[in-house]
Parts: sequence; structure tokens; C-alpha cells
Amino acid sequence: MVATSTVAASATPSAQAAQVSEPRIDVSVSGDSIHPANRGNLCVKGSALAETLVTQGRLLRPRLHGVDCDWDTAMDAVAHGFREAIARHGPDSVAFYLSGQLLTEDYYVANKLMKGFIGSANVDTNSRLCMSSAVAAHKRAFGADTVPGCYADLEEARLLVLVGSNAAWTHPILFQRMQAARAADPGKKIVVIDPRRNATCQLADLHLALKPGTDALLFNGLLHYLHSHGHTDAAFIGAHTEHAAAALAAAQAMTPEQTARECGLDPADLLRFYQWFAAHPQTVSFYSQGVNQSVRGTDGNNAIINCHLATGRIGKPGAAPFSITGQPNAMGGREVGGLANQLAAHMEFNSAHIALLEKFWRTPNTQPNVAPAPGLKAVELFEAVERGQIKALWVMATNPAVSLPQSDRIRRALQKCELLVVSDCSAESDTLQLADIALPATGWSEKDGTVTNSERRISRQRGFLPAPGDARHDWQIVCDLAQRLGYGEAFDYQSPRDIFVEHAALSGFENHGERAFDISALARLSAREYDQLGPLQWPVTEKYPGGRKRLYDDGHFYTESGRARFVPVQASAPQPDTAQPSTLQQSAGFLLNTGRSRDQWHTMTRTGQARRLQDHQEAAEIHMHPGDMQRLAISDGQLLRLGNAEGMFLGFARTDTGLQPGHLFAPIHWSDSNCLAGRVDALVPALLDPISGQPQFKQTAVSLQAVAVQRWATLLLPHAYAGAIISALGKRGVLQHWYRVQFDAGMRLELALSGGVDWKALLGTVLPQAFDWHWRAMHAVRGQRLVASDHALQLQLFEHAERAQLPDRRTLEQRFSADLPGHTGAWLVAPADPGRILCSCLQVGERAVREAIGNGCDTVEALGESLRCGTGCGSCKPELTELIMATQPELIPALQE
Ligand SMILES: Nc1nc2c(c(=O)[nH]1)N[C@H]1C(S)=C(S)[C@@H](COP(=O)(O)OP(=O)(O)OC[C@H]3O[C@@H](n4cnc5c(=O)[nH]c(N)nc54)[C@H](O)[C@@H]3O)O[C@H]1N2
Ligand SMILES: Nc1nc2c(c(=O)[nH]1)N[C@H]1C(S)=C(S)[C@@H](COP(=O)(O)OP(=O)(O)OC[C@H]3O[C@@H](n4cnc5c(=O)[nH]c(N)nc54)[C@H](O)[C@@H]3O)O[C@H]1N2
Ligand SMILES: [Mo]
Repeated sequence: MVATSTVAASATPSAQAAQVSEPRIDVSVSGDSIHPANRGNLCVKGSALAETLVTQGRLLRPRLHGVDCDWDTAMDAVAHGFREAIARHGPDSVAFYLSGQLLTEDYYVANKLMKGFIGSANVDTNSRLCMSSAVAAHKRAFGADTVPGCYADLEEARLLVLVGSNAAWTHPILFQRMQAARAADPGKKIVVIDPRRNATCQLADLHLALKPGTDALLFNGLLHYLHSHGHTDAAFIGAHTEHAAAALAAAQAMTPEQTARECGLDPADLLRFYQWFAAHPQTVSFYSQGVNQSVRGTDGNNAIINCHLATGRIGKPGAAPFSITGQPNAMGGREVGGLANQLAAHMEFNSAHIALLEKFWRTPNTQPNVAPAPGLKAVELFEAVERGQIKALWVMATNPAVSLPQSDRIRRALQKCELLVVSDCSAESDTLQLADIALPATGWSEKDGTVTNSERRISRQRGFLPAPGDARHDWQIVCDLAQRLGYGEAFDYQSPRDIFVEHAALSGFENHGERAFDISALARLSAREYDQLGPLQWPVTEKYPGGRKRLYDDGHFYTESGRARFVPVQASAPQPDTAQPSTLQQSAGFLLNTGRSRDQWHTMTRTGQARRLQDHQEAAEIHMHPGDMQRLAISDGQLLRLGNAEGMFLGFARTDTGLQPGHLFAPIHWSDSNCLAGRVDALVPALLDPISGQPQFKQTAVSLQAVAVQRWATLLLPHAYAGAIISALGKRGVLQHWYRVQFDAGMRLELALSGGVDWKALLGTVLPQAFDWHWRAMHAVRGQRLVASDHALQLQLFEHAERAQLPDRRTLEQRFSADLPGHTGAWLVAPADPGRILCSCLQVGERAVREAIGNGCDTVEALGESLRCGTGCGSCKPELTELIMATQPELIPALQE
């Protein structure tokens, strides 16, 4: 999400707040029209931010073993645990697991404390799951972790190659910039390389649906093609690179025919891409998790970079290999050394850099304080927790119990950990449920600091609301621990600005142009200048006081020789049968791909709070090719179970014509906090890239079964009682599946049951006496039941053998707090279901869109005029086109032109 927003904030409780169960803060969010990255545009998650500013679901007090306590008690316990572990078992018995969702200032102090003062490098971050292959590839090729280009290059490119990226959903603002650039320059070509036809393909002139995991092969083939057809830039190769011959030799066997065969592509399509690449000096390759999250991720990245080096397409307008980051501050974390195998400010574990850091940080001389060697990478770190080697672990701003591979195993490891500290702004993270000590952190809107985006641009994030409850800023919590461990002097910061200027000074300290990350020109910012700091692209130095748009425009790289390095890539087609014990040959064997949905953010601790964001997809779904569904007699909406040696996952079937037969796609967003068995990482084995340690998340062998459900029920009730109902149903052994949707006034539970439930008995025992109600009505009308209190609809229950027979949930939610008298008859008549909400911004459902298409709206623009759908953030446009295509097959050729 590129959203950096200015917020018009007037923090007064809204008029509407009186009706809801807790106060909402009246804030309106709009984009910052002068920010160079988004120019005021926000994606739907950004524009719904205000709706997530609720205290419902927030962690408000420190907790020690589940009991609220004060900060002193909590931090004493944290310090005691860390001190004891270090004293008994050495510094490597403790660890921090951080996140690209921290601000740079938070990240900097955490890394400084662990690597500089505790003396362990066991600091890793969720960026290991996300960007570590990109980091490793950048270092191999450029000698530094640097993104050479800038967002303007996406517009200036005449050929844009999107590899393993669903930018339409995951970087919607950049995608809009690409769309607009293409509209202004119809000759511009866009190629999407992805095994599935994702939403981004709507913009593609060519989609290469390659075999999963064969990206390195495809780009090795391109390198060979460019060389053998005389399209390489010999002058650039000669003057600015090394090891070209070795890379070419490694690619030698990759003729286009051979490559097409191994990648499972039509040779003519592949050749077309190779020819376009050869013909367009202004090419940007924009790549993301489809490439990174693979056991060949680092090689895949380097195979792409090799092609740019071979053609000299780097450091020039509209020409760059462009690794795109995901989290708001994934790049900032890389700058401060958040990964276990780097030190702060782009330094390495060598004696010169260690000495430099000891000098700069003035670490105590009593012991060698800066960690001498790299620490454990994420997956290894949690394995060490499992073995009992890590005694005290602090997890900050990430939810590893959901997002790491083998998440069932991770949970067991966390449960065993002697001391698990979790700091989070939300109370609804699965990891927090396992914590011995929970620390309430401030979140967006409350915290202050900086973040760095994919084009190296540092932006200020400014707090405008007070911290709720007892919440504190992450940097303050870290400094508190530092103080209690005896390092108070080195952590005596009064504000994020104090930390930022130190970070900036370190980046320039004895740098002499050797380290790419240098923002030393910002080392003297006053508090006022820091507050007013405008967005700047690093480096920011004496030479580049206003920042630098593109790196390597001077042909100088950060390797010892100053030349960029080609990396020979030994690519081979993946062998799922040997790579994994649970093979594809099993029963109904499928290959599971995982990734993001349009309107959710990761584990939903925040986006799950905004009702509007649930419309697009309210439960975990399993996307399937229609042919596979037909073959296995599976219909849309049916409950399916995926399983393998790692674990199991439940989701609802969803037809997806964009998938290849035998492939499935499931979202990463659901967790134990909001449903049963919706954690897709319970299925993902820990297969790692050997260089970066990044897990392969995108190719998992699974088997599939349909789940026979007897009864479906919808239950609306106040938030507070949802958990008790779920556990009571669980104890009765009838619960096959559940998920929840949070709406303003309450909670909606969607239940799949294996048998009948005596609801009256169950609700009577679960709901406390204090719940002021008596049975007003309990009817069985066409299989539906309703329970209500005497003055308001505080609880509604509908049950049916067929899920599709349950009434429209939106109407039920709206009536939840409405007065009852006189309406009994009306609400028993199930209102029409509007279908999936396609356009979240303007709330337009699939049913209305289908009707409009039937009435002649055969373009996205016509739909926009008639229903206004697609006129907000625009991210539903691909789906609108898909629907037009599905409804009117004769239009397909025209729309694909
Ligand atoms: N809506 C939304 N946006 C987000 C996020 C979110 O949670 N929600 N998270 C942010 C974060 S942290 C990140 S890292 C980014 C990720 O952004 P993306 O990388 O764009 O997102 P993903 O959905 O993980 O996967 C991208 C694509 O990789 C494809 N893929 C799978 N296997 C292969 C393969 O072998 N080769 C190729 N070429 N492609 C393959 C998938 O089919 C998918 O379309 O999104 C960011 N933006
Ligand atoms: N199968 C599969 N698994 C994946 C991926 C995939 O594509 N497929 N993608 C991977 C990728 S790229 C990523 S980035 C990860 C993301 O995975 P996670 O990082 O585990 O997911 P989030 O939900 O973003 O977790 C962030 C947590 O920090 C909290 N938080 C937010 N802001 C703050 C703050 O300012 N301070 C504190 N202390 N807490 C805060 C949130 O409430 C939330 O609990 O998932 C990875 N896992
Ligand atoms: Mo990510």
C-alpha cells in the first residue's frame, strides 16, 4: 500500500457513535495530493483507515499471564526474563522478531539494543518472508541492497513486465499510475508473468501463465536469447559489469524452445515476449512475491537483473529492474539492519563494520558488544524456540503464529517458549493469545516517525490522536527495556526525532561513499525540521541534498570493483515430488498457490474492523479451475478441506477461470481469531531459499475433500458473547466450521453444523443472567429461526439446511439495533441477497452489476455511469471486466484487445 495520507482530524465522538457499542472517532482520511508516490490517491484499505480507529479489539493495558497490570510490573517481568536468560545461557538465548510495519525509529532502537548492547544478532523480521530474496539478489548484483529506479520509471517505460505481482490488488495506486500511463501512451506494452490470470492481467498485452517456480528458467532463456540475437549492450557490459561470460554460459542450453517446454508455455508467446524485450530499451521489470517466495527466489531475482545488466537497462529513465516491497516500511527495516544477517545502516558482519558500530554507539568496553556473527533467520529462529534454545522472545508488530510456514508447529513452539513477549496494537492477533506478557502499542494515527517505500522514499508519518488506554510507542517500550537492562544512557531518547538524527548520522559515519544508504544530510534536523520533513529519496547527502531519483546513472556500483555482477543462475524446473514428502500424486492432488485478497491486509487485525472491507470476500475461499470443480462435482460456496502432512485448511469453493487445472489459490488473511482452520500457513512446509532463507509460500502440494454440512446458521449478537457461543458449540461437537464478521453494532457468526442444536438451551446457558432479555419470539418459519429481546433485535438466529436459503446478511445487520415492534413480519421474509459486493467504495453488488450488463452496459465505463461502480479507487475494474466477459462471451476478443 503506497498510502501516505494527510488526515483531516477532529477527534470528537460522532453522532452515530451513540448507537454503536463503543465510541468511534470522527476522523476523515484523504490522500496527500502533493505526495509524489500517490498524489492523493488512496487504495480501499487506506480510505477505510478511519473505520479501523476503534477501541474495540485494541489491546489497551499491559498483561502478565492474562491479567491486566501496570507498565512497571510488565516491564520488570520482561527485563527479569531477558536478564536471567542472558546470564544463564548467553546472549544468543534471547531474540527479537520484528516487522516491516514498525516505523524506522522503532526498528532502529530494537536492532541497536539487540545487536549492539545485548550482543546477539538474533533479530529477524517478517521481511524475511517477503523481501529477503530481493535483498540477497541486490547484494549479489550491486554490492548493496538498493532499488535502482523510481516510480516515475513505471510511467516512462515502454515495456512493463510484471513478474509474480498482482499489483492491481496489492499495489493499486501504482497500478493506477501504470494504467494512466498506458492510456496516455497506447503503444506501451505490458506483460504479466504469473501462473494464474490474476486481476492485473486485465492490463496485459501478453500473459505468460508459466509453470510455478520456473521464473529463473524463463529469464535465463531471455538472457540467452538477447545474447544469441545480438541484443546485448556490449559497451555497458564491458565498462560496468563483471562475470557476464559465466552467466551466459549458465544460460547456454536455454533455447526458446527448451525454455518454453520447461516453463510450460506456448513457444510463440514466449518468443513474442523475448522479441518485445529485445526491442524496448525502456523496459521495467516489476517483480514481487511470485518470484521472491520460492526456493529459487534469490536466483529468480538475479536472473531478472542479469537481463537488465546485459542490456544496460539500469539507472536510466524508464529502464530498471524493480523489486517492489509490500509492507509500509519493509525498506526502512532493511536500512536499520532488521534482518539477522545485516548490521545497521547497510553494514555487514565484518571486523571493520563491527568496530565502526562499537565506536559510534559507544558500546561498553567490558565485553565485545556488537554481535560478532549473523543471527538466526526467521524460520531457524522459531526452530530454535522449539528446541528450547531461545528462552526469551519478543515479537513486535507481526503475527508469526499465522504468517510463518508450518503455523501449527510455530504455535506449539511459542507455547513452549519460557518467555514470550508480544507487543501489538490489536488484541486480536493469534500470537498475542500465546503471550506470557502482552504490551499495548500505539498504531497508525497515534505514532510518529518515518517509513521508506519501494523507491527509497522516506516519508514522515505523523500522529494525530492520543494513545488509547495505556498504549505506548514501540520505541518507548524498547528503550524502557534497554534502561532496565542497564543501557539507559545509550537509549535516552526523548522523541522519534532524536532517534532519526542518530540513524542519519550513523549512515554517514566513516562512510566515504562506500555504503549506498547515506542520509547524513538529515543528521542535523531540528525538531521542527523533522516534523516538516517532506518525502525524500535516499541517498540524501551533501552531493544529493534533495535526494536521488535513480541510482547507478553514473555506472558506479557498490561492489569492490565498482562493477555490477552478473550471477550465473543454474535454473532447473521444480520437482514437487522430491521437494515435498506429500506429493501431488496423492488422492485429489492439487498445487496450492497463496496470496492476497483485494480488500484485506495480512492477518486482518485492522482491516477486519472495517465492515466495508468484508464485502468483497467475507470468508476464506479456495479458488479452483471450473474443470476441476466439474470433475469433482464441487459447486461454488461448498465447504472444502485441504490437507497434507503439515496440517489442514477449510474454505469455500470459488470458481476461478484464471487458474490452471490442478492449481488452487487461497488467501493468507484468516486466522484462529476470526474462523476455524482458515490459516493457510498450516499447510505450507518450511522449504527455504538456501541463500536468503525466504520460505516458499506459493507452491504447496495438498489434497482436497468436500465437507458434508448438515445445517447452516447465521447468528447476530453483541461482540462480547461470540467467543462463548463458539466454544460452547465446539464442546458439543457439532461445529464443522465457523467464521465471524464484525459490524458496527455487533458480531455475525456464520456456522456450519454437523447436526441439530438445541439453541434455546445453548443460548440460555451461555449468555449471562445480566443479559437483559427474554424470549420475545422463536419461530420456525421455512427453516429459519429468530430470537430477539423485547425492545431491540439483540440476537438473531437463522438456520437452514441450505446456505443459500439464509437471508441477506446486510439487512440483518442493519436491523440488529433497530426497534422491533411492528417489524416482526417483515424481517422474517428474507430480503434478496445483493450478491458479493464488487465495488467496496460505492457499495455495488454483483446482482446489480449483472442486471446492468443484461440491460446493455457492456463496458466498465458504462457500468460506472449507470451504477457508479469502479469510480472510486478503481480496484474492482478488473472484476467488472471479468463479469462482462463471463456474461457476454462474444465480447471477450474486443475486451482483451
Ligand atoms: N490488498 C493487499 N495488498 C497488499 C498486502 C495485503 O495484505 N493486501 N500486503 C502487502 C505485502 S506485505 C506484500 S509483500 C505485497 C505482495 O504483493 P504481490 O506479490 O503482488 O501479492 P501476492 O498475492 O502475494 O502474489 C503475487 C502473485 O504471485 C503469483 N505467483 C505464484 N507463484 C508464482 C510463480 O511461480 N511465478 C510467478 N511469476 N508468479 C507466481 C500469484 O499467482 C500472485 O498473483 O502486497 C502488499 N499489498
Ligand atoms: N502462505 C503465505 N504466507 C505468507 C505470505 C504469503 O504470500 N503466503 N506472505 C508473507 C509476507 S510477504 C508477509 S509481509 C507476512 C505478513 O505477516 P504478519 O506480519 O504476521 O501479518 P500482519 O497481520 O501484518 O501482522 C502485523 C501485526 O502487527 C500489529 N501492528 C500493526 N501496527 C503496529 C504497530 O505500530 N506496533 C505494533 N507493536 N504492532 C502493530 C497488527 O495488529 C498485527 O497483529 O506474511 C507472510 N506469510
Ligand atoms: Mo510482505
